[in-house]
Amino acid sequence: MGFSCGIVGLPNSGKSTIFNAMTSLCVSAQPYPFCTIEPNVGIVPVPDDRLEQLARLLNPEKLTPTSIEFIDIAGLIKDAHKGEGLGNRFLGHIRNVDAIAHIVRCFQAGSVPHVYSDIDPARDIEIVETELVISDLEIVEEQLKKIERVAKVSKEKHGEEQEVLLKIHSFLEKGEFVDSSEFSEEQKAFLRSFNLITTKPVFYVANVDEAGLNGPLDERLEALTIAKGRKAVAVCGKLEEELASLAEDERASYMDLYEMNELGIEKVIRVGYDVLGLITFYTIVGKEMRAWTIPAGTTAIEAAGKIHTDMQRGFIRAEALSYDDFITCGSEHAAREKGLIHVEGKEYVVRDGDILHIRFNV
Ligand SMILES: Nc1nc2c(ncn2[C@@H]2O[C@H](COP(=O)(O)OP(=O)(O)O)[C@@H](O)[C@H]2O)c(=O)[nH]1
Ligand SMILES: [Mg+2]
Repeated sequence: MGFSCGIVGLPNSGKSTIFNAMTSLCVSAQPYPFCTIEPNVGIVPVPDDRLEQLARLLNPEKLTPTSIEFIDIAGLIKDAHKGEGLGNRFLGHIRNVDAIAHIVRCFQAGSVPHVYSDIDPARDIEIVETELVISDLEIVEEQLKKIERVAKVSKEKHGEEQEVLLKIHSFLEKGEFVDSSEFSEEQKAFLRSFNLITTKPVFYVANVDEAGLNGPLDERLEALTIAKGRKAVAVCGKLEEELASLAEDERASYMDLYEMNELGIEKVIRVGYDVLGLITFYTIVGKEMRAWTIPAGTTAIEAAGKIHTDMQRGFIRAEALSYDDFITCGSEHAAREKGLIHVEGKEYVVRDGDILHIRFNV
């Protein structure tokens, strides 16, 4: 699995349209495994040009791309925490994800009512984020109370946990998301274990009209994205839905018509990798060629563990060949003759696009 991504937004912002288009598109586009665990959970194979290029040269029997899990939940409205609309209990479904994609309505469409009558992406974002903050605040306050109760009756210490919770609380009570860079490495482990939505990276998906696809973002959204230090991408949900229903060649000419050089899913995945600091490496084992997702900074031995615990336990060395060198040489044999395959130890930091052979012995 590459990463998991929860989808939030107001009702009628296009969450389900984009989710359905993205999850169905990849199925028809590529013969890769896809499954729907629940109606609102979709696993999407990551479109990967490099993997396809490698496959063209190597003709593996099996090609396994890395994948991303998307979870679509019901929309939040103002005062959802008080039970307005469908309430906020659906947030429980996205507490374990790695990142949050916030779908923001920028398309006009008079036929689709907006919950707050007019188009105002910045206002909409504040409404949804306030509900996310309040929901986390309730959890943090509950947890703090529990720690205090326990401390009264036993001598059990929760010093570090309490400290982290209080620090989180100080962000939330100001109505802000939690800035994880202000926590130490040990504290970050606690931060993750609480599964709070406001501690996860967020990016915005502006659901725009066809005409807005190649133009600048809505000014208010742009300003807010910069102010919050986030990223935003523009996608047209309606168009993605239509593209999803077309055969591949028709889709390509349709995309040309709208001057699109990539699909919405590709943009969303790219920004997701970016905000999570992820990279991809490749393995060729037997007849299978496979792409793997890891955080930048992962060492060879950790990457080996991602493939198989035995490989980590019995790690001897890694042989690394960069994607570019492989393509230039055309074959592994030629790359080896030119000395482009590097023998590396456990501490080697894997680079994006590396083709790795792990030598191990158990
Ligand atoms: N014109 C237009 N309509 C859209 C777009 N995206 C979604 N819609 C429509 O908006 C309505 C609500 O979309 P839906 O995906 O169910 O929103 P959700 O409540 O956020 O899940 C549906 O009728 C969609 O067809 C878009 O980009 N343009
Ligand atoms: Mg929906």
